[in-house]
Amino acid sequence: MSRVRVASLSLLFALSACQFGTIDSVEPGDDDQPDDAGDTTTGADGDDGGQPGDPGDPDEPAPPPPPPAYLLEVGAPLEPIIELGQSTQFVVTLTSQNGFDGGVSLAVEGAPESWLLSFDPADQIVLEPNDSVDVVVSIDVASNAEAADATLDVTANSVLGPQTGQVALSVLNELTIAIAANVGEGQHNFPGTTAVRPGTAVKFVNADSIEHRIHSNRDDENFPHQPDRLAPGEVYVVTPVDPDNYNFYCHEHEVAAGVGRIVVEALAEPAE
Ligand SMILES: [Cu+2]
Repeated sequence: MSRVRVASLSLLFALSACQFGTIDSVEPGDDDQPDDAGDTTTGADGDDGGQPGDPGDPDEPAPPPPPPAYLLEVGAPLEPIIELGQSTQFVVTLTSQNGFDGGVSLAVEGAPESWLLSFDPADQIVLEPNDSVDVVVSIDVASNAEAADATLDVTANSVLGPQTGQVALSVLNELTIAIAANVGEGQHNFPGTTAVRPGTAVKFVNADSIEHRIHSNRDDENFPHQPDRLAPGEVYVVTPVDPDNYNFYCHEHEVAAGVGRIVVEALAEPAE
């Protein structure tokens, strides 16, 4: 009997200790507890113990989520320096942050009006939450457009306001007409008609492995008949300025190999 009674008392004591332990554990942040080491430490730091996420401050409001935003990144041009009659492009990346969604419109300013700009897929896009969209901006420069060193200002606009970036681009005041590799005595494939502004340097490049020679029908000081043969790899540069047409062909392989024409005429500016 006495053994049973001792065992019962032990069990009762164990249950009581367990209950006290449970009561202690539900109040870990009780400031009245003298053995609350964490509270003593924060007090020494001069902190009021109200740090976000502190389990001792259940009434502390959660910090507000970061506000929606979007980013604009402007990539480097595929070709930062081009000639007249060529094209280049750069990529604009729009990125939603913190759940932003909505329309974003793109604008590129600072290019001469004679340069043709286009946007793929479009200059107006819709950003989905936390998504990213690449817009390819293509710049096509006609042979008789304006040559310039330009710094283009790229602006994105949404309900959150503008984001800006820049890209630098040069269009040289020159244009290349190539005699292609392996042309030989066959068709030279000169462009039919090429319009240039007065003073643009027209470069005839011999990319073939045999000699050619540029014949000029006008033979004036700005576009003379080529006095010597054009060796493989060499360049013959003329600068037509007269508004009349210049016809040319290969003196060595004659008219049958193809005739080209240069018209001196600036590209008309787009109407306002
Ligand atoms: Cu030739």
